[in-house]
Amino acid sequence: QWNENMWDNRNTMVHLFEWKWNDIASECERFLQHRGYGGVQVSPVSENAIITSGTFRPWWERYQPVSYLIATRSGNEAEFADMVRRCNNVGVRIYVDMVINHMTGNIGTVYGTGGSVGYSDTKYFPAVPYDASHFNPECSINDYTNAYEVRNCELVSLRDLNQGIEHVRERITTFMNKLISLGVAGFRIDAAKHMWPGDLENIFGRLNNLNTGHGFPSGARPLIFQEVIDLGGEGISFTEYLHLGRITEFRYSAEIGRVFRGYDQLRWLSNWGEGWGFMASGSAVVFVDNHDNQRGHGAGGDNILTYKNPKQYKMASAFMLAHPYGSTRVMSSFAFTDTDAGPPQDGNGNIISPGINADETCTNGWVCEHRWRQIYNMVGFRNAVRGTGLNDFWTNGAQQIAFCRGGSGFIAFTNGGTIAQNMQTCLPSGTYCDVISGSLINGQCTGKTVTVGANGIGYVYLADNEEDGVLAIHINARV
Ligand code: ARE
Ligand code: CA
Repeated sequence: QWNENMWDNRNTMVHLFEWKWNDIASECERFLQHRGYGGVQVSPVSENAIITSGTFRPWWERYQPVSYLIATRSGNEAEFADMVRRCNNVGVRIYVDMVINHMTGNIGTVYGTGGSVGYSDTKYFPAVPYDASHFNPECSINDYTNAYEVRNCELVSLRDLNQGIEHVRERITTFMNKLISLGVAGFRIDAAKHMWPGDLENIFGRLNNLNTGHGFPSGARPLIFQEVIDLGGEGISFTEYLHLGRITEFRYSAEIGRVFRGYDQLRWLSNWGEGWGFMASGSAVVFVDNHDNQRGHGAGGDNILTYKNPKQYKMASAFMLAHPYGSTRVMSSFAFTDTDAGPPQDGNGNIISPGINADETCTNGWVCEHRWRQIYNMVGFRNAVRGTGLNDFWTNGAQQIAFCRGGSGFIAFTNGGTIAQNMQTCLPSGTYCDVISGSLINGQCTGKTVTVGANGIGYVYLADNEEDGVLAIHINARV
């Protein structure tokens, strides 16, 4: 349940937030496989409440299930199944965001994206079916130091399922096993902190092995990564969930933002990872931002870096992808100012597909960070250095650092001042293409190059005012 189940030469997932299944299938084939992405986290697949009061069709309506039919604005069951098949065929795995802590908010009679109806006031969701007996008694979560309240009361008035009841466990596991049969490789568990570890253990224990018909080895377990926000000081600790699978490490997101915003010196990154108090690397899913904290929901506050701070965001992303700690997830957003606003959509609420520019970036309101050169080339870097440790950490004692990944990769950062000196790159002699300022295309480097001598030393130039404060070279980008 800790293994990402990716192809051997890949190790990063991208969250294609609110993308349609047909578009993700195309993206796997036309882009993700070629850039070395190993998987996609998709938005919730279960039928959700259509919300039109307040902001029309907010993104968060997908976190209010009405049934376990595969029917959302992203597409129907046939489209979902086709996406999983097509992505698996090109070595890109699919991870589903599972909303199993609750159903909809207390918002009266609700109509779902698959045509089902739900009665949230009486907690009757006939399309599952759930009735009032399957929910916890009504109370609100106010006190996060009270573990019982966090797990048995309603999170922002969302009708709270009782996962201790056999019928609830059976409905959830039947749904998850259906997704496994369709070829998914694992699950993000939404609001895991709001469920009892013992109940989750029962549910995860009933999941089938992955579908060998989709290329998974026999006996492979689904990846589980649980959304447990633990910045410390609350009644629930991430340690209660370690035996169940991976966990989203929110301290990582908060700290990496703080550092690259300049509130801390890069030199302190020398012991990044467990040395900073994070959970063990093999337990962590890490990210610079997620769909919540990029817009002020969830945890991390103002320190979180997003696409709105592109230089620092690319630097933090490059650091995350260059560093061996954790299982990495790249965020891919749609542009927003209103923090409730849903994805690009027409007047009827249909999601508008991203268009693709000649330079591979996206149009139609989609940011597509995963298509930024500095980010996808670092996904390639991470694949190239797979299996190596971190060595030869260098710092100027302030805002400049560099390090090697075995003999396979070298990266330098400046968050203040120009780097212009010989450095140990740990690479075999040769000329390497800096995959930040350019790309290696048909044997030609479109950006800066670094020439490395027989002793591994190369001259590194990275100016204070460059577009990106990073320089990265690796064994697969030799000119
Ligand atoms: C919406 C409206 C609410 C309304 C509700 C029901 O905004 O006003 O009451 O509907 O009608 C998302 C949105 C919510 C949205 C919800 C349902 O963020 O705004 O509510 O969808 O549509 C806590 C949880 C954590 C959760 C974050 C957001 O612990 O699990 O809050 N994150 C996940 C998802 C979200 C999603 C949900 C859960 C619900 O990633 O996208 O909500 O499915 C401290 C604590 C954290 C706490 C945090 C914020 O840091 O440590 O545990 O996170 O504060 O409260
Ligand atoms: Ca709960």
